[in-house]
Order: sequence, then structure tokens, then C-alpha cells
Amino acid sequence: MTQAATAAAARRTLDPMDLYDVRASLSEEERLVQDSVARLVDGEVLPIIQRCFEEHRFPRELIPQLGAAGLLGSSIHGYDCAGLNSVSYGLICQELERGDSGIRSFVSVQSSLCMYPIWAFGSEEQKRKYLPRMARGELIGCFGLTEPHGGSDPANMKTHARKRGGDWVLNGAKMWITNGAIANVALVWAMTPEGIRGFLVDKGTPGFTAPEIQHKFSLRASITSSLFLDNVVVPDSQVLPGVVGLKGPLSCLTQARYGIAWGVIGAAQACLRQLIDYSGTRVLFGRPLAANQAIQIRLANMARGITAAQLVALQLGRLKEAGTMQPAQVSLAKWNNCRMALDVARDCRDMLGGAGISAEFVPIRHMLNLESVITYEGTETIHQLTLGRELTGINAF
Ligand code: TGC
Ligand code: FAD
Repeated sequence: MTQAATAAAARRTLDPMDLYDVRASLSEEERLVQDSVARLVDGEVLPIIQRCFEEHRFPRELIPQLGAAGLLGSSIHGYDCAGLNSVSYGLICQELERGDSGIRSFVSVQSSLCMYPIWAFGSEEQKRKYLPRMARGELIGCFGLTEPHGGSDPANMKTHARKRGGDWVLNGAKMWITNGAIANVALVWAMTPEGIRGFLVDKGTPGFTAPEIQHKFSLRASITSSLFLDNVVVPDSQVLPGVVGLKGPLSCLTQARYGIAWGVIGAAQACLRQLIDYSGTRVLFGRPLAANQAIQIRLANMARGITAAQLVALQLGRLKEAGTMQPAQVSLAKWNNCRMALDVARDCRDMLGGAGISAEFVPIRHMLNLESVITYEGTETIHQLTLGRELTGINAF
């Protein structure tokens, strides 16, 4: 083979979804995890997700399979959890979000925002009570931090807890809470005289309600709720003993934001893959859409964004495994990768023309979902200001 022919063959073998061969730097276990989640998404999520989105329905029937596959609390060692590494957790998020951000959201909240704090800050009794059943999907959790008056500034928390004998009495309201209406346990962050603390509020506790928020145009295949606490009494044994202060909820957010930085790559890949196929077969002005320079430049730009995001996510994962990952690095990754995915989804929607407004093509569903993803777990501005603070040492919030 000539040098030119060898180069051409090498070009043809590039995977458009993995141009820098990130997969080659994964361990065998990481590849197995990715492949098994990819099969689950192809077989169980993709066939139903468009309908779920249209019907504003979270597919609860998938929960036992997510549990059986070890995807709930997958990074936790012990307590019937899978004990996978950080990159594996990232790959799980990526494959799930290739299906839909709502499915990844469910897993993020269960794993990073509920099981992680119970594991990191809970008593041994709390860990035994909740973690094994949460890993199997028998118990669902939600994470109540955001309040109606402003989620970006959780330090200004109005929900409060007062000690009464061996109990605590909680009052307040939370808003935009993923999984709220189906949760068996809500981790509610509330202000106490010592600072912010985490309370495990079991479903059915008198005074606690979690009505679902309707009329969403985003994350329609996910449940989002308000939480209301009206003189809710919880025993001292339901308080997380291991943390006091804002660093409690913020360290959970670090775990979940890490997963989102990986997850949104999957949503962008799903859009780009569809557009490569579509633009190759749609004939306009006597040639495939993909034969136009303007279209190729747009596709190339998307692939550039996805590739850069993959490398950011992988390096972040390796830093996390080494125990050196800093919150500002997570902010950069969450901001960069969410912005990239939203731009890709919007551009793909546009290149589909009128067909782009139909849920029969994936970009509009991912685009609408990503409007939530770029907002929750810290808005884009919050992450920009976090990085700005890191660079300048000046707090501009
Ligand atoms: P600040 O003074 O910076 O910090 C207070 C204390 O917390 C520590 N800390 C962190 N610890 C761990 N991880 C982090 N990322 C941390 N960031 C800060 C910090 O060291 C300090 O500790 P100490 O010991 O000195 O007290 O706090 P601030 O009030 O200035 O706030 C900073 C800011 C704006 C970045 C923070 O409030 C913030 O991140 N706001 C955004 C809120 C947010 O992201 N909410 C998300 C709600 S949950 C959600 O959206 C779930 S969606 C899930 C889904 O469906 O997938
Ligand atoms: P605000 O805080 O009111 O922000 C409004 C705007 O002001 C934003 O554009 C913001 O970037 C900007 N802004 C804020 N501060 C500044 C500043 N200093 N300078 C410049 N601009 C600024 N929360 C939970 O606790 N648990 C959950 O499970 C959860 N799930 C969610 C699911 C969905 C679908 C959605 C949409 C949200 C969810 N959230 C959850 C809430 C989410 O974290 C908040 O929406 C988010 O943190 C922003 O808070 P906010 O909506 O109150 O907006």
C-alpha cells in the first residue's frame, strides 16, 4: 500500500464519535461498563423515550434494570454498590444521556446527590438503612437544596430546622426537585442554629408533600417537584451527622456536576450522529446537503466541540481518581461541555430544517433538555464566576 493509501485507510477508520480514540485509553473494565450501558440504552431507552417525552412521563419501569445493572450509586464501595471508578461513572452518564438527559438526571440524583451524601456524611445506621435498597432501585431519593426565592445562592436558605427534645421540626419550601414526587426519601438541606444541615425525610412523614411541577417544555421524561415542609418532625437519627455548613450540599454538587460534564457529551453525540446520516441522504440543489462546504464546516465544528469535551471529561476523571480534582476544574468542565452540547443540539435542529421541530428526530428533545442541564447544578454564569474567582482571587458573586 502506498503512503497515501495507508493515510486514506487510517482516515476512514476514524470513529466520528471518538475522533481522538478516547476509548483506547480506557481500561478493559471501563470499556465493558460503557458497552453494557450502551446496550441497555439501545435496547430499553431509545425505543420508548420519544413517547415518554411527548407524554411528559418518566419511565419508572426502567428503575429495576438500572439497579440490576449496578448503575445506582455505582462509585460507592460496599453496601451492595458496584464500586466502579470515576471514569466508569462518567461513561455511564454519557451513555444514559445519549438516550435522554432525564434518565441521566435520575441516576445523577440517586447516585451523586442522595447515595453519595449518605455514604460520605451519614451514620452507619443510615448507610445500612438506605444504601443497599437505593442501589437496587427499591428506594428512590431526591435532593432538596434549591428554594423558590433563588437557587444560585443557597447560602441564603430560608428552610429551617429547630431542635425540639430528641427531634427536629422543619419548615420551608424547595423547588425544582428532580425525583421529588416519586422519592421514598428526601435529603432536605435546612438552616439550623449551627449552620446548614442535611435531613433525611421519609415519604409519608406528616406535613411533608412533594407535588409534581407540570407544564415543563424541558426534561419532560423526568419528574420535577416542589417540596413543602409544614412542621415536619424528624428524629435526630435522621440528620446526617458528618457535615455542617454549605460545603455539605456543595460537595454533593461537585460529584453530580462531574457526571453532567460527561453526560452531555452523549446528548451531543446523538445529535451529531443523526445529522451526519441525514445530511448525507437529503438532496438539495442536486447534491447531498453534506456536500456543501457550509454544512461540512458546521459538522466539523460540532465534532471539534465533542472531541474537546471528551478530553476535558477524561482528564477530569483521572484527576478525580487521583484525588486531586478541584471544584473550579469541575466548573470549567460543566460550563464548557454543557455549552458545547446545547450549541450542537441547536445547530443540528436548524440543519434538519422543518423536520427539526419534530420529536421524530432527536435534536429538539436533547436541545430542550439541555436548557435545563445548563441551568441546574449551577447555571453557566455561576460556573463562569467560579472560574473567575479562581483566576483573580476576587469573589464577584
Ligand atoms: P463559598 O464561600 O464559596 O463556599 C462555602 C463553603 O463550601 C465550600 N465549597 C465547596 N465544597 C465542596 N465542593 C464545592 N464545589 C464547593 N464550593 C465551595 C467552601 O470551601 C466553603 O467551605 P468552608 O469550610 O470554608 O465553609 O460559598 P458561596 O456562598 O460563595 O457560594 C458559592 C457558589 C455561588 C458557587 C455556590 O453557592 C453555588 O454553587 N451555587 C449554585 C447552586 C447550585 O448549583 N444548585 C444546584 C442545586 S441541585 C440541582 O440542581 C440538581 S439537578 C440534578 C439533576 O436532575 O441531574
Ligand atoms: P436564579 O438563581 O434565580 O438565577 C436567575 C438568573 O440569574 C440565572 O441566569 C443566573 O445565572 C443569574 N445569576 C444568578 N446570580 C448571578 C450573579 N451573581 N451575577 C450574574 N448573574 C447571576 N435543585 C435542587 O436542589 N435539586 C434538584 O434535584 C434540582 N433539579 C432540577 C431540575 C430541573 C429540571 C431544573 C430546571 C432545576 C433543578 N434544580 C434542582 C434547581 C436548579 O439547581 C436551579 O434552577 C439553579 O440552581 C438556578 O436557580 P434559580 O432557578 O433559582 O435561578
